[in-house]
Amino acid sequence: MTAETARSDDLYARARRVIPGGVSSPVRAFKAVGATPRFIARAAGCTLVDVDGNDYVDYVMSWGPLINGHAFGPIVFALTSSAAYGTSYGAPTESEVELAEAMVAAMPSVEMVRFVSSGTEATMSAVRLARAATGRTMLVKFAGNYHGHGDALLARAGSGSLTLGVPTSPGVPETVVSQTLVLPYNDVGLLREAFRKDGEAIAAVIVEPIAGNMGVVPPAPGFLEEIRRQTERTGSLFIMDEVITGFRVAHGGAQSRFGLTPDLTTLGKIIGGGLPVGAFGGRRDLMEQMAPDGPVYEAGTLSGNPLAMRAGLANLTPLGDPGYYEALDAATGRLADGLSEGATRAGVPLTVNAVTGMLTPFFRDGPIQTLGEAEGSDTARYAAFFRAMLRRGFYLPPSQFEAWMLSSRHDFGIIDRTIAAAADAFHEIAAQ
Ligand code: HOZ
Repeated sequence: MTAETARSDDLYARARRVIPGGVSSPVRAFKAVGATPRFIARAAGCTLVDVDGNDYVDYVMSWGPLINGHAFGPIVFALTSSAAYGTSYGAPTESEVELAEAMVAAMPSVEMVRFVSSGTEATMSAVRLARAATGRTMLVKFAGNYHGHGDALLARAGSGSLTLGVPTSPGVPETVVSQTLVLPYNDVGLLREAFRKDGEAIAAVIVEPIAGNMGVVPPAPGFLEEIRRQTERTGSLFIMDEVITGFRVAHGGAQSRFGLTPDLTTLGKIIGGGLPVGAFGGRRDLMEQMAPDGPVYEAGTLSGNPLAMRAGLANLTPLGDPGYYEALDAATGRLADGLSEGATRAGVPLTVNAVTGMLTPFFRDGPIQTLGEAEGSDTARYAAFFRAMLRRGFYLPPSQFEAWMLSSRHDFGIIDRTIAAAADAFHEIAAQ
């Protein structure tokens, strides 16, 4: 069952000489799971193939955007048919208007959209706009939520920061994060207290409506509603960071599931079908403050890149089909139940948090509703499980604190194979 990894290992050694840690983004170095990264040669559907020819069922799916699977036909067609007409103009195109229209139609709170090149840029820009619009500087974020690596938001952050134990990075000036108030996720009482004390100084609250970067942690009943209430009451803005959840948990994102209307929404790679894209959007009166209509500055040559816009349109088109999210939800639920049963039979404490298209098996008894509870998971066990699954041909997120992502290509056959392999892996790690 031990795969040949000579070519990946060789590439990793070469990479480490010229790229810090051998990777372009920290978590994918597999440090937290005691393994060395696989270098990927190609992918199709829900299958990844590495440079040594090993194939894996993929549950990372480029960290979320590939909801229709790798090498989705309409995206491949969109890219191959448009690349010959040029790859970047630094000028507006018809496809960016079409993609913006599709997003506005899907998300009623989003009346206008500005495209950028990553989720990090989207949150940075939304925060700048919120500060400009309110004339205030203080931000509220939640511990374990991750909003990209912009200075103001890299405080008690999730994702790689949490995985690698650097929740607040060196190099972020104290003066910048001193304007960021970090509260516990899902704690309505402390949220109220913060607003009682500082409400008039808070420019915005930014939140992952379903946390995905400390593992999947859904919002407690009333938590998001309280953010809406407090921000409205004090004139600060509600920024919903839907970089992960947008178009993943529902066509209208998490905000449509919870019936909430944020002032601003940030979106990421899913709207580019896996190409480098982000966007922020929201109330017209706010968005009109962006340059060139207004004074709030943000710009980028690759923003609205024509290839990314075409790929994004191709990615979003099937998501409006009847039954699309019901099928994704059924696959997610079946996998969550199967993992729980397998762990129980093997005597491994496990709590699976799942929402349509994303889940995390936390290696501990539940419930998991807070960062502290997520952090109490047995990360060494997750690492052992990760390695056991990798040997069986399943590519999982290389951290306890990331979300497994499903696509429409993870059919029941694949799900049942995963459940069977996991049952076996649970027995293996229980014996260790
Ligand atoms: N921080 C990303 C997941 N939440 C990982 C990005 C990557 O390594 O591609």
